[in-house]
Amino acid sequence: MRILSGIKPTGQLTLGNYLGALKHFKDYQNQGEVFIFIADLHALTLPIDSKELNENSRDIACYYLASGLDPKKTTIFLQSSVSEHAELSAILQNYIYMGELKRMTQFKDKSKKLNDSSIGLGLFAYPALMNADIVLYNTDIVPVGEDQMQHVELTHDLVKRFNHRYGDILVNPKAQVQKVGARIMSLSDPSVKMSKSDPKGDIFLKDDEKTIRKKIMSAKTDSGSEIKFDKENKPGISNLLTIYAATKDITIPEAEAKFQGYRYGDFKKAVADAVVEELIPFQQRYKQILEDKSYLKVLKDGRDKAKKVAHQTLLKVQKAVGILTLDE
Ligand code: AQP
Repeated sequence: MRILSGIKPTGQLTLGNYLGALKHFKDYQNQGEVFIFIADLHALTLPIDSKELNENSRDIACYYLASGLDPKKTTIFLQSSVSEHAELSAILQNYIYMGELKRMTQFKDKSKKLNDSSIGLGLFAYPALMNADIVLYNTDIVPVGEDQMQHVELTHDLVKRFNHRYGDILVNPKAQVQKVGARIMSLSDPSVKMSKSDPKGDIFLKDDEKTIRKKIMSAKTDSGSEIKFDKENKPGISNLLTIYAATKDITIPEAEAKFQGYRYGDFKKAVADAVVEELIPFQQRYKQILEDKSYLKVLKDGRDKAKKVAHQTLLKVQKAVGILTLDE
């Protein structure tokens, strides 16, 4: 079984990225062959400073290793270092329709925040590149947060369409969403997602203990005093319960039971303790990896391993569509 996922270096990673994706990648290592990449080409689809892109990419490599990914078991690589991603995307984009891309909620959300004259073509075509990322590795499982589901569904349609025309060439992937933590919301406005490129009430993986505690203690809560999961009427408390449950690897009902009778202030303190206990050792591992630069060799080895697999798929697709290929 092949498993593939990635994170875009569009900003500093948040607790949402950690609980919805990063924390769980290592669990897949004993279930199959895992490919985890830094989606740097995707990061260019939004305006980004070059120094920031560079540093964010390096940070994600360190975070992958700090999260427990073992480069002997998992292929960790930079998307841009495997040129087959861009090459396959150039072919596959001809089998995805404008109408489909216009329906993508991420495109609608992200383009709303930009001027019409500054929306790059890459933002619109983003799912074409993401489809290429997935099918290049004959991926069976794509672990994602809720907001990426629609893009994986588009990959299904593309694979069906392509295989219908050319035979059994591409593998149809399945999205896998975390049971708890698939959508962590902003602490200051729990009606919006915690997001790295548009930070609002975010906890960043780089925040120090004092900042984490301060942010959680001042998180927006709801009227009433009960600690109860009710997204509609108690979005703030529900979000904090989700953060606690996802951090501690327990279910929401288990978290609710634990905090029965707690006051908001004591509950928030327990959530802050849990997040601090999880993030501080993680930050120490990150710092060590950043200093010893071990991530550089990991990325080079990962590139070589990923390229071998990706090239085979690209060749298969090129032949299927009729491109005159010069090597076997
Ligand atoms: N708030 C969130 N809660 C749970 N999971 C989340 N993810 C993102 N935000 C949350 C998951 O993290 C993975 C990496 O995401 P990505 O970098 O590919 O882009 P994204 O989904 O668009 O995440 P962001 O932080 O909102 O980035 P920007 O601001 O650049 O768009 C994915 O599995 C995602 O679902």
